[in-house]
Amino acid sequence: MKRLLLLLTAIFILASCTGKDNSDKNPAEDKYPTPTEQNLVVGFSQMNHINPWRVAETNDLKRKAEELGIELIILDGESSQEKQIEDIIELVALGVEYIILAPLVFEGWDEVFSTCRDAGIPLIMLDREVDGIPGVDFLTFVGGDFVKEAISAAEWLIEKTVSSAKIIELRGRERASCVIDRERGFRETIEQTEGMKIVISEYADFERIKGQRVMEEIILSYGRDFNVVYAHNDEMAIGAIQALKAANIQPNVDVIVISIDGSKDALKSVIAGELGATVECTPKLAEQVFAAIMRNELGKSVPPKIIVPERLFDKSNALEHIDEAF
Ligand code: GYE
Repeated sequence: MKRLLLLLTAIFILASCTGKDNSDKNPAEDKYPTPTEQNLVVGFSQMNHINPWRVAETNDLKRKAEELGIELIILDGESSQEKQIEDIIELVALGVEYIILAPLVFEGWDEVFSTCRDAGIPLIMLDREVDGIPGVDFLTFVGGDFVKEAISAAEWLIEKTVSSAKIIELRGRERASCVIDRERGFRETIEQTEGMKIVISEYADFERIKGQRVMEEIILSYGRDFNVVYAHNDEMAIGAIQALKAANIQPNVDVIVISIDGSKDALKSVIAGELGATVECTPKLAEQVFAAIMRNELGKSVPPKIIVPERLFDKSNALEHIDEAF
């Protein structure tokens, strides 16, 4: 039923695009149409909405699309690559003019590349990378540099832990590009410092509740012989902090916790003296996404990768940036 409604909505949107009258427009403007004038319809396949980061990303795209007068059709992949592939096929069938894909995992998107290519629909990869060639298999990738984020986290940690560090790593989700990169950048950096080692590494799917449960299990089965938690995102770190406190392990005193994203809750935790630091990975990517679409509409070249700058927040600057956090 939901699908049928969506289809009808899209047919209505598309029908209303075709009857557009541009006769009173200056021809020079027609040569360089803005997306508003074109009444673009853009499809977005979001992998899920299980954490505040995902919700913030979708809302940012909605906000910007609305501002530009672009119709955005959002489909939720329910944490399934198969569902995301079906969603893309559906978006193509609906006749959208661009597709934005926030891909759950790194591999297995060949069918999406060829479907979009055959339909002549430019594809934009959002926030996670895939094993295709940017600029060839898809128009561009927009997001952060995950290796760099992990290096910043590791460097901050090396500075804080003067002696040895026994690290628990809470990884995000299996086969996701940001997880692969956040593992790699972190390991390559700590390996250069003697006395820093990862003692346990577990998946907690980027979720707060799972971060908490996994941390509880680790404390039960492994014990307390660790002094650092490195979480691939803030939500898992916040969950882990709850588990630490419940076990009478004091964050920031007994165990240093560091994570990635820079959410409002994480900055609050830094200010409260619990989370040590968080490396920014912003979900607010709409400006860059729609700027790329705009450039493409104007026939200008679009760089194959659009990497957004990211900062680190700890107690020296968290308060200053809390209002801009998501
Ligand atoms: O860090 C996490 C989200 O893909 C970069 O996914 C993104 C990550 C982000 O669920 O919180």
